[in-house]
Amino acid sequence: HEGFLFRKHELDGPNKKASNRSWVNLYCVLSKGDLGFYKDAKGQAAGTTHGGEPLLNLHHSTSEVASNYKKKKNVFKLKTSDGSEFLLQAKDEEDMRGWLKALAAC
Ligand code: I3P
Repeated sequence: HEGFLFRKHELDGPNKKASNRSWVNLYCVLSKGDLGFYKDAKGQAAGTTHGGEPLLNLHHSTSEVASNYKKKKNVFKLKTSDGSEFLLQAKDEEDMRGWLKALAAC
């Protein structure tokens, strides 16, 4: 599963607010239990992640519609086992459901 999502990093660890909190549009690729964030598909092909970030391991992660977040539509929340939290905005409801399904299956 892959495609562009807007991403906001909320928590950097348990109760630790992320320092860079702005929304960025990133090419997201879910593969083999990892989520990679890239500038675009070229970045993915080259294996160069956004900001040189390591792939996000999704083992024991949870994702759900971010119903408390009212500023944007089609936003879901991804929490990883290390306590990081991301808000991710899909382009529409169908796109969001597709991501939630893919994330739940990994
Ligand atoms: C952040 C940016 C985000 C905003 C965040 C700001 O500032 O405006 O859009 O989140 O607010 O810190 P910057 O771009 O200067 O890093 P929202 O869009 O959710 O309001 P926050 O720190 O209250 O999360």
